[in-house]
Amino acid sequence: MPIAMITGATSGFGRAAARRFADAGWSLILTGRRQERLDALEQELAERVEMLTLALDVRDAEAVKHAVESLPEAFRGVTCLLNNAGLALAPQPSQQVDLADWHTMIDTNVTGLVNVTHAMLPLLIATGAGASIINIGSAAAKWPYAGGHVYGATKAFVEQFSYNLRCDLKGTGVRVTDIAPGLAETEFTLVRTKGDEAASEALYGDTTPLQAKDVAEQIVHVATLPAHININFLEIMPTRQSWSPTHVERD
Ligand code: NDP
Ligand code: 8X3
Repeated sequence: MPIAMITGATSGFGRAAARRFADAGWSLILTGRRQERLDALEQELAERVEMLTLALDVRDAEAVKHAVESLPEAFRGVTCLLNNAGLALAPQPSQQVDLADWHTMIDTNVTGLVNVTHAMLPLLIATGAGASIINIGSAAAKWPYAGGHVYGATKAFVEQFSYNLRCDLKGTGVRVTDIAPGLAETEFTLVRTKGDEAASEALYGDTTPLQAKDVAEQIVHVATLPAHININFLEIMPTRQSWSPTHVERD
């Protein structure tokens, strides 16, 4: 059975992808920091598929390296690495944010993603044809907005890193895709606002955002394409989201 390793499997896209991969019969390595959420997923899915849960903070390079080196033999033949763990913080303008929030986004979305990728590359290259790295970027990488500051910039990193990685991996059979969702209802806004449920409900409430399972469907689609096809970039928005004109300041 193919194996998917998912970072940030405890919520949102990562959890929906775990369920969708399980529906497709894949074995799973599920990671995230919240042990109780990992336990709940184990309860839900372990009867149907082979799975392993690892409590892991992607920011901790040593812990990531150790976790990957310690994978049992049966879980080393990873077919898909889903680099999904990530977050936005500080929706305020740059001049009002805490520097610590910028650092947390960079440490998680950039450093965490490269920590996991670096540790996993030998396993994915050993799997070869049909293996894939799916990085979760964001529409915020391309479309600037007030309050997007470092978050959008981390996702621009994810996009360019995905393309550059793909260049290095030529000849190995390992594919690389950046999936860039737009507005999607998960715990993302609760995290961004540090627990403001009203803000989260207001953002998603009177429109039709993507749901986590919509993105999971695309993730599994990309991971199960024939080995000779590489989707480089896939941006997904709700039908009810599009672009705004630039802002012009007037007297
Ligand atoms: P959620 O908040 O629902 O899920 C985020 C996941 O990331 C959780 O499982 C969380 O697990 C994990 N995570 C966060 N920090 C760490 C860390 N340091 N180490 C390990 N895991 C971590 O949000 P989404 O599902 O929406 O977010 C998933 C990805 O999608 C993120 O990269 C986000 O930037 C991106 N995205 C989201 C969009 C949206 O509108 N929702 C749109 C575009 C992209 P735990 O807390 O247990 O560690
Ligand atoms: C999240 C998408 O546009 O809400 O990555 O920042 S957006």
